[in-house]
Amino acid sequence: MAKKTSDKNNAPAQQENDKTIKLESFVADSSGEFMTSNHGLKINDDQNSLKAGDRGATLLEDFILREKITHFDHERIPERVVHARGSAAHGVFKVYEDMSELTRAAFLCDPGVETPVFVRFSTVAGSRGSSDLARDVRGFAVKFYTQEGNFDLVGNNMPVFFIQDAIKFPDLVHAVKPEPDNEMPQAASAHDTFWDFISQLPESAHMIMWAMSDRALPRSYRMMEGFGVHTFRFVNENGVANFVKFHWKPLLGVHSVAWDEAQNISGKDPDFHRRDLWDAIEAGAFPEWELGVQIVPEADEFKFEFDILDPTKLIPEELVPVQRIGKMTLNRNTDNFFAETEQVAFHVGHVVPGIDFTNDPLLQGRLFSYTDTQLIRLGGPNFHEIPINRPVVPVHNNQRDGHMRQTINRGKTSYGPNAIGANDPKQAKAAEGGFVSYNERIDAKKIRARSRSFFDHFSQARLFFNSQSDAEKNHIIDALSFELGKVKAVAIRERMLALLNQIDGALAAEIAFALGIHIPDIPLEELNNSVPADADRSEYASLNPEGSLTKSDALSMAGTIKDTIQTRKVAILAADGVNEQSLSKVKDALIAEGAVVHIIAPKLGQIIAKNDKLITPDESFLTAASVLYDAVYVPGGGNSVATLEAHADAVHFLNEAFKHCKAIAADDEAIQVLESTYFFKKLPAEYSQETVLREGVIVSADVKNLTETFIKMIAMHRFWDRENPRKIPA
Ligand code: HDD
Repeated sequence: MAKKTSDKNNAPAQQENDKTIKLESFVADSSGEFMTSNHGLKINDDQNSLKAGDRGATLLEDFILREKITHFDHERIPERVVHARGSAAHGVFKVYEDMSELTRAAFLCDPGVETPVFVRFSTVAGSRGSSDLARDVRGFAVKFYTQEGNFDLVGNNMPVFFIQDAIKFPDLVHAVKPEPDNEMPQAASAHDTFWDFISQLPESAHMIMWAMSDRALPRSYRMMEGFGVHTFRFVNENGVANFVKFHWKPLLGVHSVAWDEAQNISGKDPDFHRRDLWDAIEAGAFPEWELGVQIVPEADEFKFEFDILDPTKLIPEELVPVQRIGKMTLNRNTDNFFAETEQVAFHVGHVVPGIDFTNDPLLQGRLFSYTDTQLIRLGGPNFHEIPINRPVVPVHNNQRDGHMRQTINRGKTSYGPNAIGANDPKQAKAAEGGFVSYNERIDAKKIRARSRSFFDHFSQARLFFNSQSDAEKNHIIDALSFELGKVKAVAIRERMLALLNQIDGALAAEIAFALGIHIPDIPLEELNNSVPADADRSEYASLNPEGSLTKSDALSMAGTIKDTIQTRKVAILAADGVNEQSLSKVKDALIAEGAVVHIIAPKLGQIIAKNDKLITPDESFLTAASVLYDAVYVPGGGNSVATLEAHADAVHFLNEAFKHCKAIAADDEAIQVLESTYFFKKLPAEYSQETVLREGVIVSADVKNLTETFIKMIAMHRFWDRENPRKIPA
């Protein structure tokens, strides 16, 4: 079988694995083939329908026309009710060390085993065609095709969730989706119904802080953390269980974009994240994450200030460190979006022996929802036979028939026990790999209730806020001021302020100021309106203890990896007369560090450099935009500099890059271009060969020094301090 290779930049081959080899047998490639009907008949005329005379009515007899149109009419399937907008890729996972002390999951016990994976990233609220850059949670769903069946880790890029019980999920989704009377706004939580719901539901406080933070605006899917959210169980060969929380840690660090930038990207390239993932894999810059686990012995279940079954709580890494146990690499793009990305069906209930559930009431409800939703979305009970969903191991059971059944089951028996078929397929003993549910003791009354241990709704929201850097805190305040500013009903804004006031008085005060209203005095006991009809409200009152941990560094992105410029996109602005030597030196140095460099010029075609060399720009100012790049460099060269200085789009490009706190470099010769920007400040008297004008901006006559400093600056990702004082140039 042919290895799928990447044709760009001599990038490494996109490797095959067990799953991709199995998928090959379903792949159709029409190169060099005749066109046929769906039933194999060769088509002679695909341009004209069958008519009575050349101007005549089309004949019902035209089975070719009917087949083609009918298929077209049925091309669409319902989009996912949530996470409709997504992008996916193939890859592999390998564990670093044998984890059999903790789990019997075979793919985690043998560092020699490479497990194929398929990963789908998504936004939550928007429709299939919505922008990637909505302020939203991101889905991070991983399907491991293990030798013991599929294990799906269906997580998000935030470690907690809005609600504690699955019964509230339809309410949450109805509230956040576009409003039902006018289907507005698309892919946005900034509207009345969402905040109306949230303002009645203090259990959402912690997740709201995450959703309003920079985590909701990732720079790339490749630069996001992932979390399994719930506490799961690892169970070893001896039946000994430990609680486990799953994490994905991206090797490129965790990075975000600015809100203004996100809104601009949504216009300039709504496929920004999809393109970024696709391009990186095509270029052989395979995205990588380490799988992390936090392990809590069963005996420690009650040792925390929060309930580990409560999905609105995380386990701070200071209390239980994350052990990195393996690495996932995404190394192959899909062949067909619909067949793979759209038809993939994840389910938290797809587990393998050694991984088990807990009684987290959100997880318990999810265990029902995922199969159920595929029945409507994929049209019937045989969605597991769709190529992307098939495990790499054989499937044998007595389930039969149904819409679109592919398997031809041989034999007379489709029941068990049976004697006619020698009782096959047979059940597997635990020792033979049979799944045995963890033997958890449950001794309880049947009751609809919420445990008191779930009622501290604010201390971790506060922990999150307190753990943010100043810039991150400002972004949260701005996000909440924006979102609540879009809310029309003042009563909703007020209730939200009362909730936020429980998290942090200064936070609430800043937002109250932005909204021009006062924080109402609603007592803590009255904040929770998610109360059963017959309940005594006081039983459902929120708690707000101080919490013994005041700060957790892992919750901030400030301390993330900042020592690489791998895959960062850098724009070089150039025009005729550009200094080719400095352009090429900087470009080559950036590429050597793994960056992606684009030359952007006033027009496409070719630039004639000062030394008469011809340079082909990648984009023009018309097709490119500052918000699509991480950094910008302006080389010297008299005519080029004069052209750029007078070119409004070039100046705008730099202004925007500055506004969005990106690294900017210019040759000394190109200083005039910077002088046309709003951010240029007169050079200090001590200006010599190289000068960092202000944080993240360097001008230098020495290309070598410029390049070294520029690379360090790009690795820093953003210079958020430049947001203050905030000027709006563009
Ligand atoms: Fe969910 C899809 C993640 C709670 C019901 N969910 C879906 C996807 C992700 C998550 C990543 C997209 C999978 C894909 O790419 O195809 N969901 C979560 C997380 C949750 C969560 C991390 C909380 C910890 N979800 C949740 C609850 C329910 C659902 C409580 C229902 C009771 N989720 C669904 C669903 C979806 C889904 C309706 C829509 C499409 C699909 O399943 O396949 O069943």
